[in-house]
Formats: sequence, structure tokens, C-alpha cells
Amino acid sequence: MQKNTCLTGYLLVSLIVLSCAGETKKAVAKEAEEKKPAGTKILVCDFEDPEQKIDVYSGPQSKISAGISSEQAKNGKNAAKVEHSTRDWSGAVVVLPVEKRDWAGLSTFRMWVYGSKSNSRLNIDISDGKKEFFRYSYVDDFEGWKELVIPLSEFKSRTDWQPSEAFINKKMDFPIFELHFCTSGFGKGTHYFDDIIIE
Ligand SMILES: [Ca+2]
Ligand SMILES: [Ca+2]
Repeated sequence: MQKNTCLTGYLLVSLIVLSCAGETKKAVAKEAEEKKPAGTKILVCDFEDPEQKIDVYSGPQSKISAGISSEQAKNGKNAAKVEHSTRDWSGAVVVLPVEKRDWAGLSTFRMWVYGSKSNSRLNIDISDGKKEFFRYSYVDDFEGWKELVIPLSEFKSRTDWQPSEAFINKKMDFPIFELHFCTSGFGKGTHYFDDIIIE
């Protein structure tokens, strides 16, 4: 009897181990499915269309304006021009069209920035599918066009602020709805941006 109980116990454990192994295999298969083919690229915005809408927002002590401009362009004829004078907060946003929102399996953010050596700190904020904000910061300490190439993993969930409705899990959930390609703390300046690509 004792032996039978042991045998049943052994069989049960084996079954559990086997079914767990099955789950792991399934999880690996799912991850593999999410990888997009090598070379997949999403051109989020090239700022060529003069009708392209760029939304802006600012705090009570700040001013910002943004639009399509032909004064500077890295590629094509136009780029985004953002002018701001910021003493609390300000930002410029593009809302992504539906077909450009699924970044699953992609790993790199690229954007051309026209530096003016203003030494002001600028941020790129990505608001994910659950309204969680991720941020990457850099300093405008260069002149002329420079391509920022940033692994998506370098964008960190903001700890200084999140919308009250955000679900915070420190993971970038897709689809992405908004890209705040220029937000600023203190400072003022005129900046140009071109070709934002996720790959
Ligand atoms: Ca352009
Ligand atoms: Ca998230």
C-alpha cells in the first residue's frame, strides 16, 4: 500500500513537471512569433506633409509652438520646428496613425535632431498602450543635424510624473498611441526634428 502511494505520488510529480515544460515551450514559441522579420522598419513620421498635425501643451509659465517647416530638413523638404520658452513644462506630440502603433519585436528608436548648442535638456516621452510614460533625456550640446539612435530599453518609466489613469508595470505595452518627441524642463530654444523611425 505504502509503495502504491509512493508510485502515485511519483507519477503526479512527473505529470506536473511535464506540463510545466510544455508551458515554457509555449511561452518561447509566443516570443518567437512576436519578433518581426529582420529589417522591419516603421517610419513614424518624416514631417513632409504640410498638413501633419503637431499638438503642443505647456504649463502656465511656458510657451511653445510647433509646425512643419522648410527652414531646415534632414531628408526631403520639411522637418518639424519646435520653438519654446519653458519655465515649468512644455511638449510637442504626434499622434500615431493606427498602422504605426504596433512596435512589438522592434528594439530601436531613431530620430534626427538639429542641435543649436542651447545646452538645454530635452526629453522624448513615449506614452504606451496603458498610458504609462517612458522617458529618454539628452542635452542639446551639438550644432547641426545629428541622429539619435536609442535602444527602446533605454526609455525608462517616469518616476517624477505619470497620468492618474496610467497602469504602471515598467514594461512598454503596445500599441503606442502618442510620441512626445520634444518635451522640455527649463530653458528656451528653437529645435528641428526629422525622420523618426522605429526598427
Ligand atoms: Ca523630412
Ligand atoms: Ca506599461
